Amino acid sequence: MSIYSRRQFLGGMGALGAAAAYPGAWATSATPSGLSTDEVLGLEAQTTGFSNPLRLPGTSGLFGVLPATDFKEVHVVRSEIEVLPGQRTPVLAYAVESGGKTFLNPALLARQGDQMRVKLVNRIDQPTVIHWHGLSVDSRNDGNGLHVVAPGQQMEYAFTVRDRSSMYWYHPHAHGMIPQQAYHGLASLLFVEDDDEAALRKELALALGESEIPLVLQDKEFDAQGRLQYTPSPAQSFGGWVGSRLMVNLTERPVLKAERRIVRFRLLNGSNARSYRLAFLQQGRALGFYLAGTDGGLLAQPVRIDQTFLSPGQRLDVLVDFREAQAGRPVTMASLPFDPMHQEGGHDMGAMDHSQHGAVHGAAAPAAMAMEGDARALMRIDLAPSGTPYDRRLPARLSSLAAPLEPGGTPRRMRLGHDDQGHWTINGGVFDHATVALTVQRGARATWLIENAERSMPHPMHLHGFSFRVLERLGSPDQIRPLAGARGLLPQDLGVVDTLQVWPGESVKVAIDFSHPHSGDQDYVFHCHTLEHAEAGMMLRYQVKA
Ligand SMILES: [Cu+2]
Repeated sequence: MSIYSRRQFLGGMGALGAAAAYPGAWATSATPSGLSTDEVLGLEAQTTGFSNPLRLPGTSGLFGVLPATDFKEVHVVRSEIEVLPGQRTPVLAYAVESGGKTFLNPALLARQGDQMRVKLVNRIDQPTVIHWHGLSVDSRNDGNGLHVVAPGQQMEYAFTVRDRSSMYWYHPHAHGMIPQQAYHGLASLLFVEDDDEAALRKELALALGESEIPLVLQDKEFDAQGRLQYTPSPAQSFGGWVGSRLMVNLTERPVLKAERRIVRFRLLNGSNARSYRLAFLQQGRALGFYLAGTDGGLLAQPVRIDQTFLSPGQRLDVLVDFREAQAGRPVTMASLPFDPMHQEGGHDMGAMDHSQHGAVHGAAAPAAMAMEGDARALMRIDLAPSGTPYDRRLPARLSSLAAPLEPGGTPRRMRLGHDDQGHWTINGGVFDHATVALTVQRGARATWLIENAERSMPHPMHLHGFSFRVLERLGSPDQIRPLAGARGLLPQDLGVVDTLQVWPGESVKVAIDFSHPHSGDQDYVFHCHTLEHAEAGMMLRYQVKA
């Protein structure tokens, strides 16, 4: 699909007018809904012991920033890094040599239109493959796991970056290995820049690594020697692995120094299974902030909110104006308490995970700390006066993104469920990589209705090959409805997305444009990004017919 036809679709005149449909829908409150001032203060107090400087992308090494066209090979290797202070942690990593420097899990920078030519060299003892999450490339370059790279083997990627500016990411996608490999370190970022992005950077005087900070949220377990532990019980292999040690950019209990100016956070939930309910807190109150973009780039205009959910695989682009915060007091980035809704098959998965977690990890990892949905501080932000005078204002418009066009015809139903043999299912089916479960015609504009069962778990559903738009959210649970505006849509539903959280009981209607410029039939997958759910069957192969 050309950029032009994509713009046409995204910019089509739909029934919704984004600006008109959501006036004041997300008025912010002094304290986030349901929390007392004392509870907020308690969350902030968790950061008292936070002292590890947040790991930031530098010019080499772990998360070093590297133009996507400045290297020829990426090696999947075993390595060791200092994740916890003073300990060496064995990890899997993407290793790149460029300009005499070594990078591990480089943060890649691409311009729209760049030609990516990269050879993947598999130097570990397991099959693997890189999936460029969110990029609209052909099936082979998508790295969707239908073909994998055996140990010692290589694969050439060659594609054009056609997507809107955003923070995408790359991670392994060899079925049977995905949760383990991602958890042990294989994941990093890919920034795409276009003219809207350049304009916003200039307007707000943003600099990557200084006033624009990527934040990768993950949860891990370590043994006493600092080695990562991935030992899911049968219940966790089904429900999802949730670690008790929260990490931001592989930094535990991090501190970030920020100036009192507009700071941009590029958030990725890189956890296997844990969702977060993010807020910025100061002195018992929630700081309002602006949602600027989603998985697939900038919104038409910033939306002011005071909290947002972030599910595995999703990204959010957030602007916080720290001039609104009090000087001399830290700000806490936290995950507010929520109900993780682990209620598959009529029993409470959360409670099950709770007891089993304690059994696996013993007293060293208090079971309560592992509970998804617990109130947890993620990072302390120490504020300093701006080094240079800063009088920038948020632009009223961020991009030309228009309201989505709603295709006609009956929506295709995608029912999320499970069977009684420990599988998660889509339309009753369990993933089989050799079977094309559904076909669509190239160029079709389709509506899908993604329906989650009433007694279930949340499923962050990820579509390969095409980003999409959200049209309507029905049947949302109590903790979601107050955050929604017209047609039940959350602020993050207003953007271009590739990963969509569908809560138990919800039906979410989305519009997908299956146009693309590639010749021949293209095979992709649609799956839950709770990585254990995908392994337990919640993935299907679909084909776009030429
Ligand atoms: Cu799921």
